[in-house]
Amino acid sequence: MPARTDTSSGTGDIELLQAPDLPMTADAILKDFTHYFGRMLGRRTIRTKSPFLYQAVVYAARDRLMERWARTRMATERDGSRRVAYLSLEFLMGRLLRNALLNLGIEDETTEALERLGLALEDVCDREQDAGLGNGGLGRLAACFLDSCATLGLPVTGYGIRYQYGMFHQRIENGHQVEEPDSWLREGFPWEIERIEFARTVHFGGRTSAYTDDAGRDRFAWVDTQDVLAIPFDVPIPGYHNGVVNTLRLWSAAATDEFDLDEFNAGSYSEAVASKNMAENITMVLYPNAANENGQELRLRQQYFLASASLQDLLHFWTEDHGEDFSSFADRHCFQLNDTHPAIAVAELMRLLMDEHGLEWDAAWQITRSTMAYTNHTLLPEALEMWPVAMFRRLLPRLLDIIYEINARFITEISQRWPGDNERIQRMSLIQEGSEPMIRMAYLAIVGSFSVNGVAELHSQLLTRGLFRDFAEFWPGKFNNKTNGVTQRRWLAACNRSLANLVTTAIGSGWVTDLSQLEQLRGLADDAEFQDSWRAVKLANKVRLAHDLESKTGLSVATDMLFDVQVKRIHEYKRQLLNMLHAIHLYDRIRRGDGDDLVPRAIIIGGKAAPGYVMAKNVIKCINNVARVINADPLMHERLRLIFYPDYNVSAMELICPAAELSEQISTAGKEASGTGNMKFMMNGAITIGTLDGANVEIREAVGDENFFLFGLTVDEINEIRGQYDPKAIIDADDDFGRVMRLIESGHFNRFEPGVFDSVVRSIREPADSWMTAADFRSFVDAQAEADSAYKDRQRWTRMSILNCASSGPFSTDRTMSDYNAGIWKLETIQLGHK
Ligand code: 26Q
Repeated sequence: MPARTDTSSGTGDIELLQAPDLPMTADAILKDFTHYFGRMLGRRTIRTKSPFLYQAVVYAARDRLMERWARTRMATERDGSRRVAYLSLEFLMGRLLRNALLNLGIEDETTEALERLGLALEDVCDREQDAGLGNGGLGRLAACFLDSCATLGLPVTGYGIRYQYGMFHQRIENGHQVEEPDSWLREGFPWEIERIEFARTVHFGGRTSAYTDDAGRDRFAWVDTQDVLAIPFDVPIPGYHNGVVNTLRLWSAAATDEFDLDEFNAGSYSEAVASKNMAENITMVLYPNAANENGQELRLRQQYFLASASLQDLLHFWTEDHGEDFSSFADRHCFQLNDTHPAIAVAELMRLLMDEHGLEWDAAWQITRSTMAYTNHTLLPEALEMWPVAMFRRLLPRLLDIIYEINARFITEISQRWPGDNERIQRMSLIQEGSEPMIRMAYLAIVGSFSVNGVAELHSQLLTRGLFRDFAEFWPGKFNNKTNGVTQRRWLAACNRSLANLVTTAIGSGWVTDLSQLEQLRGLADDAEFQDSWRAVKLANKVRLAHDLESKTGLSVATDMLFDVQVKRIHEYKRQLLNMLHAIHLYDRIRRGDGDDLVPRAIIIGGKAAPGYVMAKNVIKCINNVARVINADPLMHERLRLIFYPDYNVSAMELICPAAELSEQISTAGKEASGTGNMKFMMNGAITIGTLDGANVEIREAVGDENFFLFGLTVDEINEIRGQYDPKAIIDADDDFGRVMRLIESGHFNRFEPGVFDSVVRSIREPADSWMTAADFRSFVDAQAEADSAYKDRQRWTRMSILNCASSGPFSTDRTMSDYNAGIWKLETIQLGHK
């Protein structure tokens, strides 16, 4: 292969001469597949279940990404244009193959290549393990963002952690959740490229030491540290049909040579090798979010490890081109913080600029404050991250110094604006005083950022009125909203190809990159023929899900049932319990002979509970117990099913959302920041039954009141009632509710398991129940009855379904990313030289 100096980059680096692009034909794909399967992987026999088939297909696709990836990098590096680093502890990517083929435009060609070998692309895609590097909404949002940024041609790099173990797998044993490790890397992850040449060193421990530099200035150094190596693994993120390939850079921890050597010199070879674990532990496992499990030291190590490695990475590339001149650094960079998890980046950027690059405080602070932007994802005060000052002092002493200094200067600012208002200072201080002083990470993020956004209109409003009120008063211009979305490439085009084809036949394929075009479906909502096709697609998707359910649970589901679905993390505020109470109510009605006109229903509930969240685990157990009784009762057969979907994850949702008819979005108003499952369901033609919470509010506005089943108290009503909330009185006054509670309390669902329902019953009956489940029971049951009667009218239901899909345009992450870009990032789109 000839090589030459690439004159355009001006770096003098020798670059391989670009070969002509690989052909995108079935022939060429088959040839490459054969090469990888036989020569590189050294396999001979084609067996459908083999992981090597899948791997060889990935390598053939990856080759076609490589040239585009290199061109994208060149285009963004060459003109030194502005770029964004999206810092996130989670990227819930799921499977990558189907989307890579779709975005490259070689789905059909790959299908054909595999067919020649007697293989189905579907089966090959199913062999891929989910990259489950996230808990739920926040992590999946980051993944959807990457797809949209690449498609819009926005120079955005994702920075995250390459956890060896992702989100745990859930097994249900006698109704209980059992966690199993997710060793997703065991068979290799063929998408990643290890880039050892960009490894960085991250420090921990040690102490701060002051010194005077050659120029006579007071400086600080962080000394006697324990160091860990951060090794980046890059994953390509292709845009849709546009030649752009962005990067997800995932850091993996490894022991440094010195780390080993210190021990080695002390004469303990074995300890030296063993000590590698300490370092490598940092990226061993994803933390499942447990509201009550804050303060784990390893989690703080992960956060700092990501922040430091990523910022060093960007500063390194900067100094390569600009030396120590940072005057235009802020014009060229923006760091988007995905919640407070990477918020330590505020202090770390200060440290790097001052201690490593010699900037003065004011210059460093100016840069920090004009490059950091923070997205908040929660309204629950108990979920706001805080770290013990003592832990910080031990683990990150130099960063604690800097945080104290930021706080001192910030408090000076507050007291200039509100002289003598000590209460306000206490409220706003980055340090929460008390017997165990804590650092408030959200406040650090707000003070250090130029933009703070919520993730749905209601959420952003509630933030500035509640949690962040003082800050919004101080800096009103900082706060803004960016309503979440989902990528229609994964959540419609790839996961529901039959609906995608129907839509494309009707209105063309423009919706794939401009979801607002779905509006054109409105005109077809009452078209009898279109309605028939629409129903046929939904039915086929229900059949597919029914098969999956049967294989996973052994339960059969009739596909003429209303598929009523709630899948999401199990959390009290999401009120899976309310859904369970409704299931018991329907069961009770059928048993008492009052169910003859009920629409047959399959209630499907899925989701994982954080391993340390006892109440959430109890909820799973209770749902499974109720399900067992309902599903075993011959009277319920063909009329009511309750199914717990085990091990819910991204790939499961790809099967579930195309089949769903009723989407349960039933959180206590004011608790769900946005929700994104609600958007996936809507896009696939499910109708929402929901409270006025998170993005439900905007969904209902978009689709119209008559196409949404609304119930429940509003945020204001909840706040008003809270003091006088009396669940016992509500239960006693409602015959249906009373019967449901008596069924539970009589032990009907736990004959030989005494006590299983106790904590759950207590929480519903508790006047201090934050989630006010009982308060919304009646209106929920009534809204369900409305859904029931709407479903009986086939045409009406189908019309509602089409209109939901037609109105989902605003909930594309393409729109979300354009909003981030217009309001926060101000990026120019990537200009590829050719193609
Ligand atoms: C915190 C401390 C220690 C360990 C883990 C965590 C942790 C991890 C993940 C805390 C929270 C999360 C995830 C939060 C999340 O997914 N929030 C959801 O974000 C979505 C995207 O904005 C919203 O749609 C949801 O409403 C919100 O609940």
